[in-house]
Amino acid sequence: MTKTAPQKIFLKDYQPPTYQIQSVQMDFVIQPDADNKNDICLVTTKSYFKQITPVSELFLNGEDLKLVSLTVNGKPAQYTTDTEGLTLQNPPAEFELVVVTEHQPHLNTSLEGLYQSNGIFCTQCEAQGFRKITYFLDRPDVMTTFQVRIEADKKKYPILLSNGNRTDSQDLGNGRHQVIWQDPHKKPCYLFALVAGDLAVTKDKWTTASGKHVDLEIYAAHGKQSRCLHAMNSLQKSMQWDEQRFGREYDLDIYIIVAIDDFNAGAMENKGLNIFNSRLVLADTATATDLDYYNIESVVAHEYFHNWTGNRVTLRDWFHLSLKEGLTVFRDQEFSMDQYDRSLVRIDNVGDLRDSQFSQDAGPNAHPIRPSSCFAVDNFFTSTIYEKGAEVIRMMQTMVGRPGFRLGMDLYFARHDGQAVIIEDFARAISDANNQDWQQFQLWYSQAGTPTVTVSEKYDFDKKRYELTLTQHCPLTAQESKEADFIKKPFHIPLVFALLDAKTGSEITLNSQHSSDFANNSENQSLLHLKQERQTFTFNHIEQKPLLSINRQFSAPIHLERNISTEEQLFLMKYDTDAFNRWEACQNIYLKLWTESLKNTDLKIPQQICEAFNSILTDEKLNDGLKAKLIEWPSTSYFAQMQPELNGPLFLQTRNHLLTQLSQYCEKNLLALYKKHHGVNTDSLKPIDINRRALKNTCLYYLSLLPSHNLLALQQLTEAKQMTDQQEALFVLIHQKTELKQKGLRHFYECWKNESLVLNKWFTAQASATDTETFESVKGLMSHPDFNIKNPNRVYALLARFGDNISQFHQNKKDVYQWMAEQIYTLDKLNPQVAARVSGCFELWTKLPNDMKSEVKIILTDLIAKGLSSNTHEIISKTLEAQ
Ligand code: HT7
Ligand code: ZN
Repeated sequence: MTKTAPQKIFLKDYQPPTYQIQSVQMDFVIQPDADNKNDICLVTTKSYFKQITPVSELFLNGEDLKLVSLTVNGKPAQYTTDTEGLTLQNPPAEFELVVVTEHQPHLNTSLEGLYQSNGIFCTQCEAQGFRKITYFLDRPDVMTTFQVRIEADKKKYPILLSNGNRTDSQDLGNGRHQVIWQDPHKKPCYLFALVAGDLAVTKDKWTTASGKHVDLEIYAAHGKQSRCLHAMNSLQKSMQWDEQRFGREYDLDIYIIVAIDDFNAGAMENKGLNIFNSRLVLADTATATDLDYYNIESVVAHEYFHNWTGNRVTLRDWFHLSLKEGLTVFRDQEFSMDQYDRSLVRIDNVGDLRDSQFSQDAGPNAHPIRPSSCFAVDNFFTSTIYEKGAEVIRMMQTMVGRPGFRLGMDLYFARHDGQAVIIEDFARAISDANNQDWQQFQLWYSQAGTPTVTVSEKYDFDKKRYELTLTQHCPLTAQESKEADFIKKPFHIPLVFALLDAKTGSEITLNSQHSSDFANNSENQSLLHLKQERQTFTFNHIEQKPLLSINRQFSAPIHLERNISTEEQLFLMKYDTDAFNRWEACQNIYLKLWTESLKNTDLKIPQQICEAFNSILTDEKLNDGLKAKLIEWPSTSYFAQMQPELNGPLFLQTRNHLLTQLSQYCEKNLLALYKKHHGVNTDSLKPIDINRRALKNTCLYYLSLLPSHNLLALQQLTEAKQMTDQQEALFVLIHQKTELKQKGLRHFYECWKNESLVLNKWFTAQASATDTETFESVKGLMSHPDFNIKNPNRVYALLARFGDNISQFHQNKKDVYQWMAEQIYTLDKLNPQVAARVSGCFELWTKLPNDMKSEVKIILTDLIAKGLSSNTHEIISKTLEAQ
C-alpha cells in the first residue's frame, strides 16, 4: 500500500474516544522463521471493547502490520484496511477483538514498535509505536490493564520482561519457557513495553516510606554489571527524593531498567519497565565523564518521576505533551538542584535552554508549549515542550513559593490520579490551591516566542525615589504570522529582583513602606509581576541610586535588554548576591565584546575587563564550580542567535582572537590553577572534585590557545586515567594543529576501539572540529568501519554534531548543504525520527547571504520533492517556509 502525503492534524479536531478498552491480553511467541535464519514474533492481542457512543464504524490504528487473523467475538468480522489502520464495520456495543500479527523485528530500522538491538527484542511505543505491533486505539486517553505472556527459546532469550508484576514463569519443555506479567494499573498503550534476550542483571532493593518492598533490577549486556551501580544508586536517590519532596511512592513490586544500544532517544518511562539508551545507564570513571555521570543520574530520575507525572496522571492527547514532559523536566531539575549547588545547576539549565530552546523559538519551527497543529506527533519532543515547559512550571513555583507549589501538586494528584488530562488542569490545580488567577499567565501555553523585556530606570535623589519601567515585546513567530486572526497579547512575567546598595552590593531590605508594586513569595523572594506592555514600578525612601539585580535565578525565560555600563556589569559580576546574576553579568560582558569585534576584528579587550577576568581566577572566596562558569564564554550557537547574519568563520575567528587575549593576559594564573588542580583526587565524584576538574579543564582550553602550552592537552590525554580528563583534552586538541590533533585522535582510538560508547566521543570530537578540513573528515568518517548509520548514537555523534558546528557546517558552501541533504534522505528511509532530528541543522539558513539562501532553497525543495516521511517532511517544509 502506498503512503498518502503527510497530513496535518489539529488540536481543535480532538474528539473523545467512542470506545474504551476494558482490558488487554497479549501473547508474544518468539520463534525461528521458516528458513531458521532469523527469529520472528507472533503477537496475539485480545482486547475487550466497550462502547461509549454508538457508531457505525470503529477505526483502529495500525501501521506496517502483517495481519494473520482477526475475529470479533470469536467470528470473522467485516473490516477494511489502509496504510493508517483498520475500520471495523458495525461494531457491537461490547466485544472481544482478537488480532494476530506477525513481526520480523530484525528488519525494523525505524526503532519504533517491536525491533531488535544486538539480538535483544525490545519495544518503543511512545509516541505511536504500539500501532506497529497490533491494531489498537493508539491514543493516550484510552487507558487499560495489560496482561502479557512471552514465550521463547530459553537459551537465546533467558530474560523475558514486560510491564507490571511478574506473576508466573514456567519451563515449557523443548528448551522453551514462558513468563507472565500483569500490570494492575491502567495505562495508555504508549507505555507498553517488552524485552526478550540474553542480558545480565544487577539487583538491589528499595523500601518505601510506608514500608512496601520493591525489587530493583537493571539489565545490560553481560560483563557490564559494575557499570550499572551508579544508575542503581541514582534510582534509589530518586525514589527517596520523590517521597520526601512530593510525597510520591512507587506502586509496583518491581522496577526494571534495561540498557539497549540502539535507541532513538535517551530513555523511555514504560510503566515498571524503563528502556534506556545504554549511554544513559553505563558508567565507570574510566569510560564515562563527570557530565555522563550527571546525565545518568538526572535521566534515571526523570524516567522514575514519570511514574506519577505521566503514567499515573497521563495526557489526553499529544498536543498536551508538555503536561508530563515540562513537569517531569522541572522535577528532575529540582532533584539535581537538591543534590548539588542550586545556582550551578540553574546556570547549566539556562545555558541549555538558550542554546536549544531560544534558537527554536527564534526559528522556523517555533511553536507554543501547547501546539495547535502538526504533521507528526513525534516532532513534539522538542526543547520547547520539554525545557520551556519546565520554565513555565518554574515560574508557577516562583510565584507561589515551594510550600505553595507542593500544595498545588497534592491537589493535582488528588484530582487527577488515573486520568488523562490537559495542561490547563495542571495550572488550575496549582492556582486553586493558592488562590491565584492565572488566566493571563496561561498565555505562555498558547503563544510561542521568547519575549524581550526592556529595562529603564530613573532615580530622583531629592525625592529618594527609584522608578523602574519595564516594557515587553514578543514578535510574531513564522507560524503565528500565518494565522490571520492571531493577536499576540502581553505575557504575565514574574521577575525576582533586588535593589543592591551600589557601594557595598548588599541587598536593600524592601517592605510595603517602600512600595506596593511588588510582593514577596513564601520563600521571601521579592517579585515584580509584569503584565502589561509597559509598566512602571515605584520605590520610595531609597537613599542612594541603587543597582538593580533583576530576573534573579532566571525567574522568567526572557531576553533582558538593559542599558548598563561595563562598570555596573563588573560590579554585578563581583558583588551580586545572586550567583546566577553574577554569571549573567559575565555573559553580557563577553557577548558585548564579541559583537563589537565583528565590526572591528582587531578589537583589543579593555584593561578593566582583562583585570576583572584575572581577579576571578585569583579570588580565593569563589568556589571552583562558579569560577569555571564565570570564565566560560557563551556558546557560538547562542551568539549566532543574537546576530542578524550568519557568518560562522567570522564568529570563530573573533572568538579565538578575544579568548587568546584573555589567555595572554592571565597566562600565569591560568597555569597556576591548572597545576593546582591537575591530578588531584582524579577518581573522586564528589562535587568539590568535579568542580575542580571543570575549572582546570577550562584553564586548559584557554592555555591551549597559546603556542607555549601546545603540548599540555596531548600530555593530559595520554596520561589521564579517567574519561573526563581524556575527553576534555581531546576536545581541546581537536582545534589544534594537524599533527597534534592526529596524534590525540590516534591515541584515543587505540585506547577505546572496543568500547562503542566511548567511540561516540571520538566521532563527536571530529564532527565539532573547527578547522577547514572538518567537512572532508566527516565525509570520510561516514565510511569508517565503526560508523553505523542504523545506530542513532553514532548518527547524533557524527551527523547531528556536524550540523551544529556553526563555523564548519555553515561555511557558506553549497556542497556542504547538498551533502547533508543527501544524508538526511538516506537516513529518512531507515529511521524517520532520527532523520527529522538531524534536519534541524538547516534552521539557521535564513540568516545566510542571499546567494547561498537561494542555493539552500533549491536543495531543500528538491529534498521534499523526493518524498520524505511525515516527521522529516514537517521539519524541512517549515524550515523552507520561513524564508
Ligand atoms: N518520554 C520519552 C520520549 C521518548 C521518545 C519520543 C520519540 C521517539 C522516541 C522516544 N523514546 C523516548 C522520554 C522522556 O521524556 O522521558
Ligand atoms: Zn520525559
